[in-house]
Amino acid sequence: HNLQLSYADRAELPNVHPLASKLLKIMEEKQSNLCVSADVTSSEELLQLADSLGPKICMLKTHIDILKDCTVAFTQKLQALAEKHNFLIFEDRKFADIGNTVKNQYEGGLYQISSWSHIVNAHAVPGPGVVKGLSAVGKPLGRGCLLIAQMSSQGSLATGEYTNAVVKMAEEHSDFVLGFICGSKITKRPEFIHMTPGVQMQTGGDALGQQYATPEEVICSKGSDVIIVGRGVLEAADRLKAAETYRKSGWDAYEKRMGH
Ligand code: 5FU
Repeated sequence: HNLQLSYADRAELPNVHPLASKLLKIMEEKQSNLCVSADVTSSEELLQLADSLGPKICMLKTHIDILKDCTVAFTQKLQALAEKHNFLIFEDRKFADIGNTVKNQYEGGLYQISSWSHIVNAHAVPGPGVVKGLSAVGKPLGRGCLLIAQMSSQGSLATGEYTNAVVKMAEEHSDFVLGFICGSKITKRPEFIHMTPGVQMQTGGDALGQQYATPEEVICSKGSDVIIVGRGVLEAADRLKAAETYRKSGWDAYEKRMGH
């Protein structure tokens, strides 16, 4: 039964993507399935967050284009913090164009995302060319990609047959695609990582369509692997304490799912 395979077991699977394996090992070692979404607008604040919350997280998610002061020095410092605290960097860029364009967007421009982000994501709506374009840049660098199979927002069109088609696309490009953004477990293949945004301790949402589930629901009931938490941590009076609360809650839910 795949639900019973531990993160550590899955890291050793013969067909697992090297970065997925690395992530699963980090999760086991740090007892963390928490990805903090560092949605702040100052690079200094982002670095401070990464340094203080680093020990609690398996991954840090960025939106590089909301920073008002991004520099090459910043991305270098962020990479150094990822090394120091042993977490992966995930730029939530949501590429969604033809292969040739996303190739340029991934490698070049102001942000040169491929040079510092271990993982990026993409919408499958353009068809497999989007993955092929990203892979042409990312694969030689040992990078990986998540496909957006579902979204947490109200009224999302990524459902049903669309979600199934995304899973199929991932399976056909598993040398570069290592998992999904999704609300629940959508494939039985244990090599793939399921990552879920829209997580807070209280269910509900925001004024712009975001919808929240709890760590327990996401990991234990829905069978996802990683919780992505933004404002649940960022808006807390004590961010480190909040991150530890989410880490523990996500890990306890995993242990419960494993029957421990
Ligand atoms: F793909 C998705 C999605 O379906 N929902 C999301 O919320 C991505 N996100 C991101 O996760 C979103 O862009 C934010 O960066 C983050 C959620 O932030 P919150 O503050 O926890 O709501």
